[in-house]
Amino acid sequence: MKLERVEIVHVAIPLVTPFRTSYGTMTTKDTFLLHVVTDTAEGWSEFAADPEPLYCSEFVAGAEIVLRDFLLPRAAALPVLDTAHLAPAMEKTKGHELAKAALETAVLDAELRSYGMPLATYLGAVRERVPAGVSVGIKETIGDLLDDVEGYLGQGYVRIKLKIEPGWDLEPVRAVRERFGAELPLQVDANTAYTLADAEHLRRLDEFGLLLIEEPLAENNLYAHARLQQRLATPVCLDESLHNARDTASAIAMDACRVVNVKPARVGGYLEARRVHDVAHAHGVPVWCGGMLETGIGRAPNLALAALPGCTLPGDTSASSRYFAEDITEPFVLVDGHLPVPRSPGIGVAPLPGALRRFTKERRELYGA
Ligand code: OSB
Ligand code: MG
Repeated sequence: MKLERVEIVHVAIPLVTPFRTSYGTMTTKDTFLLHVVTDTAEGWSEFAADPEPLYCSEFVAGAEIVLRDFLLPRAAALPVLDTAHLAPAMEKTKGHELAKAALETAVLDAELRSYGMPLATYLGAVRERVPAGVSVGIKETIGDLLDDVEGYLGQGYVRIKLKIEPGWDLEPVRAVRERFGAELPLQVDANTAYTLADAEHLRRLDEFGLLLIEEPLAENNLYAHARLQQRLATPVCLDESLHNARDTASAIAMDACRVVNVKPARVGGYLEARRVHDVAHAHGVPVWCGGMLETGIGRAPNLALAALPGCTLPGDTSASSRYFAEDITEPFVLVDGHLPVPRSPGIGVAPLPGALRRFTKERRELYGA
């Protein structure tokens, strides 16, 4: 393929309910889609981060510059544009995994469409549908939380994840356990809100039989997570701290995590995500696919990844309706607690023209035209 045109489409889509985590509250999915046009096919992707660098160091406006000034000129200079050549060309630019993932995914979508292969097939998916978990934000009251969890369980979600922070941890977990029972698959995500000094406090979570505690301590501090894991029965799962397969191998070797959250965006794309999965799976460490409140454009390829053999825990791959009254693609609908793995070529979906038009704030040509 040869790169002809790249368009950036900034979109803003209201969330059905505000999503509060230990680092902030989101009310809108405010990001951009990337539309890559080559001489043989077109591809789409979604940038996973937010306008502010609160979850990770990348952010919407910064990623546009990285793409425009560093990644796209290198992609355009390739005699042959495909993901095999794109990855080494992007490697010269340090960091910026989420921006790289956006470009690689759009190119991969085009590439796979050009030969009619679904992403799930390309990655080696072994499932046609994947169980759906749901991530539940921090609420004003325990009563609000219990109502939300009850609603999600009523819809069929098979696993609940509670966002926690100091002051909102033992009580909500206890309340959910008391109300919905010991059998409910339940886990928590602190998004780096604690320190090792909280180890004794976090150990009190052990009595609730959680599947895992996600990213309790500072990002990239594998040593501290390993120290914490020694003191907890609850498996530590890393999210923010794992940027590639090498980090993942180190974390597993150090016993800094016993479960792996793989987010393709956070590790630079689906090719590296597959390697993260492989290294964890080879060590017998369970993997699950995380989420970033994606629209259908980001959700579709995540479902393909969630169908890999090592993804043995339900992911944060919820239905479109958990996030949006109206999605930008055909909505993903929960059936019997599962979502279908897309089976059309590439990522398997594209924006619906009407929805795209209504949600678009700005479009710019980043390359060509
Ligand atoms: O830490 O897993 C996280 C959403 C945005 C950014 C980070 C995280 C999350 C979630 C929700 O927990 C996952 C989802 O439903 O997409
Ligand atoms: Mg997380």
